[in-house]
Amino acid sequence: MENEKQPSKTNNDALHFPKAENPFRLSDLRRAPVENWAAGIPAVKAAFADLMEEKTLIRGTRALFKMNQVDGFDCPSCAWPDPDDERSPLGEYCENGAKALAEEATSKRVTPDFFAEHSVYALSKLTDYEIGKMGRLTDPVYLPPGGTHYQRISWEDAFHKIGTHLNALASPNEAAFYTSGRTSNEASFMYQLFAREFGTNNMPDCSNMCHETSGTALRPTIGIGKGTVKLEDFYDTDVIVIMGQNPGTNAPRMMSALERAKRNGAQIIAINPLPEAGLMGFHNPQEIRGIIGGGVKLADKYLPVKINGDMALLKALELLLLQLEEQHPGSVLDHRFIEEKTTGYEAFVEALRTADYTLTTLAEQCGVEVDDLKAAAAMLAFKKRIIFCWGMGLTQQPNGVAMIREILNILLLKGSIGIKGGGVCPVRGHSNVQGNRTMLIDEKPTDAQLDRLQEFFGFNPPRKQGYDVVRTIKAMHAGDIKVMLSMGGNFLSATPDTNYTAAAMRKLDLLVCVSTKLNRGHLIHGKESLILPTYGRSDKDIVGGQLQIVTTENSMGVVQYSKGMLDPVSDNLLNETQIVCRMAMSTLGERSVVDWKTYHGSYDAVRDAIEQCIPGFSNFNIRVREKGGFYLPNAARDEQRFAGHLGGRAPFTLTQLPDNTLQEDEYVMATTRTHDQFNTTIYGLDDRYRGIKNERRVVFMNAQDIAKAGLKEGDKVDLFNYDDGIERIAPLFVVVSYPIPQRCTVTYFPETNVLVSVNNVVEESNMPASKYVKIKIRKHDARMLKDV
Ligand SMILES: Nc1nc2c(c(=O)[nH]1)N[C@H]1C(S)=C(S)[C@@H](COP(=O)(O)OP(=O)(O)OC[C@H]3O[C@@H](n4cnc5c(=O)[nH]c(N)nc54)[C@H](O)[C@@H]3O)O[C@H]1N2
Ligand SMILES: Nc1nc2c(c(=O)[nH]1)N[C@H]1C(S)=C(S)[C@@H](COP(=O)(O)OP(=O)(O)OC[C@H]3O[C@@H](n4cnc5c(=O)[nH]c(N)nc54)[C@H](O)[C@@H]3O)O[C@H]1N2
Ligand SMILES: [Mo]
Repeated sequence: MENEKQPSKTNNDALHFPKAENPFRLSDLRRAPVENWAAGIPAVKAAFADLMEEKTLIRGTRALFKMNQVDGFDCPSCAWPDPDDERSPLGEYCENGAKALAEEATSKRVTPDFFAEHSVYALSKLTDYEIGKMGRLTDPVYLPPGGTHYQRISWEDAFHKIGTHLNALASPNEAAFYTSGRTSNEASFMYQLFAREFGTNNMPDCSNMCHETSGTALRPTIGIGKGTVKLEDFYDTDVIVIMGQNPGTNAPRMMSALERAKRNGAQIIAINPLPEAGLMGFHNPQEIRGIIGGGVKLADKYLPVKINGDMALLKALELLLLQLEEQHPGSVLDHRFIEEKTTGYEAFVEALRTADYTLTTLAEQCGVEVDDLKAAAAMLAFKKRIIFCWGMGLTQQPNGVAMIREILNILLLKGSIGIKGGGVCPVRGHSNVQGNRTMLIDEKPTDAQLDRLQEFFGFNPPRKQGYDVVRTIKAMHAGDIKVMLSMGGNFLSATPDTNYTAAAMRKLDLLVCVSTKLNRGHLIHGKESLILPTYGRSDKDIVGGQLQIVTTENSMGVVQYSKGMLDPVSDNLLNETQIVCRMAMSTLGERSVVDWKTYHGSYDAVRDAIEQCIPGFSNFNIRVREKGGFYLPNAARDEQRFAGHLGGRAPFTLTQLPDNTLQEDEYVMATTRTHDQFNTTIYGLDDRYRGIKNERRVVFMNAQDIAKAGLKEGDKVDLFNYDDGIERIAPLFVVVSYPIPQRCTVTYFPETNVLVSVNNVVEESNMPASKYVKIKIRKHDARMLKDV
């Protein structure tokens, strides 16, 4: 590590700004064939390799068998549900769950001595991968004004500083309370309570970058911002459409559900610019037949859509379904459902019939052959049990909200929502991101939600809408937010426009991060900064001598408990709920009407309060301890009761085709994840299924585009974006030739977040549109590397 041997505090670090970006160095790319099967033996091997490397094999493997078991802990990776009935005796985990566990269960430690040795500036010169490998945070640390090194601080003093800073603000709205999606229901509920009793709804969260678009699209149409299917619907369905999602990497346990669906006769349509391995085929490593061969082919139809071509594709499917209905009256559309459960059908059909596009122009815009569109439409036409799944490929598009409503239009035509084996399935990201929202981590709460808090706790919660992620960045930049608390996550690296965001964060008076591991977000600090170490999901959480449970909600609305089993890396950690309660006590003191002390000592008491304030949690403490937990109510799924303002009907929505024209030398870039990362946590440098080894600074391009641009595979290039009339540069990437539609490119985040303008957002949901970034690509120029 650079600067490792330098004595502390003598290296003129104060003169340097810590680096907000990963160092611009390449690590020697190797190519392997692109895979078209996910999992199997390599996945099992990879899972154990990670545990070995983290020196956690013994603690780790034991833990693996407890992960996602009925009396175990909830995997800290994705939000895919556990089977309600049988769970695999091999452990309900996947390769990437094992990596997430290895990352959390590592016995390496980041101690106050470590911080004394390494300045913030020196740490910032490491890659995210290197920073992550340093280990678990063991003690609270503090960076004083003008300081170059974090230093040990007592919990007492840390809470005191937080209270003093918050109370010195001119208005509570000068503070922001960020949340990432791993935080338990209990900690989330107390955290929002603290923010609201303090007086603000400034609660940006990772949903603002993830599925905000889904919630925004679904709430006014089906009356609930969540999905409408259960896991068992996958076992009993006819067609599953997977759009803009890479399940093999990001929700690997979804693969077992897809496998079972296929064995039960379902067909799969995959819509993605990349032929992802996890969409094509699957060898189940949890079953012997999967390990030794005999996997299942997944996609029956793969549609290689252009980036942001999905709207054209969906409209083409609708045209075709209407045509088929004319040929086979009554057997394609569900007229009874349309009549009884929807509104706006005539206007919708009229708009399609009179539109100035045709099947041919739509096919051109989406990049998929007419015949393939016809084949996909034929697969849907005479089937009713249809599930649409989607991920970031749709939600992070500028018109993502409209596209999801277009998906609903199709399901409404077919009467395929709120039925067994049919409905919508936004596949959530973080393991408890859905629960965070249920617990009111939301910058725009409804009056009804706030009324319940007011009634139970007796204070007046603020009614003014707060800032989401993008608005928080801008407010920080304008100096309007002065203190930011971060419950998990990595705000700096997860958000767009890295250098703009870094400038914003440097203006903060105080940044407080509650974290398990060190990340770059701790290094781009405010005038003062605190890092408060906490337990991960797999750690034993002992309060009052008793091993505790916490609860989470998965992608399908099941609330379950999770019980850690590993001895914590340090005895100076506090759990998130206790941290929140102590921040609240030291900030609000005598003026609080909430009994923080009781909640500090008892998760059961927190759950009793949740039961009183949030519908669906009756008998919470009892029901959550029952096998498999319980489902939250979902009127769209259970009763076909949709939008309340339309008397329970669901409206058809009229949408527009986007304008996808590009300048001569422009490309569209989608930023995605590799198989070796969890968001900003980088497990390794490979992206195995896509045949990439040992490099993250790559740009996937179409072979013809490469030739046309006068480039060749392996060339070094620089990437540019010019939104808002500003030049943004991401230097030094390697060109990779890949089966991707022309003018479309893919890179990995967070390295290319520097290219995403903070103003490039999704309409209505205000999420960063990180899958639709216009870029230019030029041969690498060494001058781009000058150290700024
Ligand atoms: N191992 C692992 N698991 C994870 C995560 C992780 O980082 N690592 N992250 C978690 C989180 S927070 C989330 S939100 C989920 C994310 O999981 P995904 O939703 O799968 O997210 P991405 O990897 O960003 O990739 C989305 C897919 O969209 C495709 N795509 C890009 N542009 C378009 C487009 O215009 N149209 C269509 N149809 N497709 C497009 C890409 O090719 C890619 O396959 O995973 C969760 N699980
Ligand atoms: N360009 C681009 N940007 C994106 C995306 C994209 O596809 N493209 N995806 C977006 C999406 S979908 C999301 S969800 C966001 C993710 O944004 P975040 O949720 O903010 O980021 P993570 O990388 O998941 O956060 C990792 C950090 O969380 C901390 N941590 C881990 N476990 C725990 C825990 O149990 N408790 C606490 N307190 N801390 C913990 C660790 O310190 C770790 O370093 O990124 C978004 N950014
Ligand atoms: Mo996410």
